[in-house]
Amino acid sequence: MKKLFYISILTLCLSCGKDKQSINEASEEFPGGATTYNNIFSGSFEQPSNNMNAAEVALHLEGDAHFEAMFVGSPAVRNQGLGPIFNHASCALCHPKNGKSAQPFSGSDLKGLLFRVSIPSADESQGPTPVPGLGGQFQQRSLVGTTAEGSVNITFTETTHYFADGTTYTLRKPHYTLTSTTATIPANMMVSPRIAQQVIGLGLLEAISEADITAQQDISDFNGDGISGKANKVFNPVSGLFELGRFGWKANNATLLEQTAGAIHQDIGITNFVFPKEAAYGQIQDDGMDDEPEIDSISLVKLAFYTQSLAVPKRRYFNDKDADNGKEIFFRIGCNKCHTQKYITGNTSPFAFLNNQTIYPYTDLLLHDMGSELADGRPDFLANGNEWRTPPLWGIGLSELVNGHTSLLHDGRARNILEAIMWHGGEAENQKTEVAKLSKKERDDLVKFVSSL
Ligand code: HEC
Ligand code: HEC
Ligand SMILES: [Ca+2]
Ligand SMILES: [Ca+2]
Ligand SMILES: [Ca+2]
Repeated sequence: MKKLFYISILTLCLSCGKDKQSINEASEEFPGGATTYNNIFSGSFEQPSNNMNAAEVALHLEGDAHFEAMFVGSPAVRNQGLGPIFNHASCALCHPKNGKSAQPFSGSDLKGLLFRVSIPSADESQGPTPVPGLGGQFQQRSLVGTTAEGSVNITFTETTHYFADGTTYTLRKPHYTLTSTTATIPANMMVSPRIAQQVIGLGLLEAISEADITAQQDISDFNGDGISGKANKVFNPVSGLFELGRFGWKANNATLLEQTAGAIHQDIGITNFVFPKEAAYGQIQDDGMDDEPEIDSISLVKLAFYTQSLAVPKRRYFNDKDADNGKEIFFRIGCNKCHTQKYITGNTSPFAFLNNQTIYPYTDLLLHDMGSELADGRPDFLANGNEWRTPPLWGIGLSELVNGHTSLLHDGRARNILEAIMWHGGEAENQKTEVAKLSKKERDDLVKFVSSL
């Protein structure tokens, strides 16, 4: 009798516990596995991975100094080599507190927005073809006494849309006009506006095994769900090989070292062992001299290590009833078909702290056609003019706290998470349509879940 009583209490507790425990695995609270940072405040994106040894932390801090460094024109005692043409004078000016850049309202202050440019070529898979006189990126700043490549004008058009319940929402589309002072802009120039991304957790994304990414491809959509992710294959100037692309809005960079070398070269104007010639090479702004690299290779590797070793903050609203309801909606309507929830990182990273981590980045790192409204019309290796890489969603809800804004998507056009969702089209048309059918409470719960990541 007594035994039976205990058993029934026990089953009662188990089922009541189950209700409360809901649908989350305990590990989901720590999206970056053992690297996860446990404190939530405005500096949450600036933390070293939690599981590094003292030597690694020291290296991280040295890299941090380069990330913050304001470069200046040569000659100077420190951080020289800025320009002659550039987009901004430091990594941190575009990636403030390692977060996303806000959307710029006018061309006079582009914040972390830059423009990739190219002209069409017969075989885009080899990579973008530079624009004569402008190269592959438009630099709107220059040192005193030299000429910037030109300027940008931004205008907006706003359109009104309806959720199924009759509630309206608006989407604001930016339009960009580039004017050059140093070159004649060819009529067939293709322009890709791109905003600075957050840089947390990237070492973990680099440590996902290639097979785990390519296995998610469904290029000819065999399972007929309208979604056909494709991996990018990009030229990596560090290895001299075509490799799986993971970084950038079109997965157009293979590794963080390559991304870092390209950023410091094109965005800031600093020559290095990967890109020894000035971004302005061949143009009137360049003195044509073959200088020593303006940053030494050890410093560049430390800077890359900084981007490889930034922690992801832990979840907010974890096991919250509304966020859990939003999670159910996210999976039910298939957001996870591109925003892949979970991986276990590989075991081949030279940095042991990145290996065998259970992570929750919510990205497949694949390219998807997102429809004509989001298209930039500019191919980037295997990415066509409609395709973008699924961005990771971890940390997304902290933008407001860290950066004081909620700009999203490749050029920052979305003003909040719900707008970002309603911009989805192309392969994600079905998911967007399902969101439009949700009630206000369900939309709020979905947004609460996404912002809890
Ligand atoms: C002018 C603004 C600007 C500056 C300066 C800048 N970045 Fe970026 N960063 C961007 C943009 C825009 C992207 C997206 C690029 C793309 O899609 O190809 C990006 C992407 C990245 C990424 C890839 C993020 C991801 O999720 O794939 C890393 C890493 C990065 N930057 C590091 C750096 C470092 C290191 C520096 C300093 C050397 C730097 N950036 C300087 C604007 C900037
Ligand atoms: C077909 C693949 C696909 C599906 C399905 C999909 N997404 Fe996305 N998502 C993307 C891509 C690609 C982007 C980037 C588009 C861009 O920047 O223009 C994106 C961007 C986002 C962003 C903005 C992220 C940032 O950092 O700017 C959010 C938020 C988001 N998706 C949430 C969702 C939600 C919620 C759903 C389900 C309703 C969903 N997505 C379904 C591929 C997808
Ligand atoms: Ca320089
Ligand atoms: Ca240029
Ligand atoms: Ca499919």
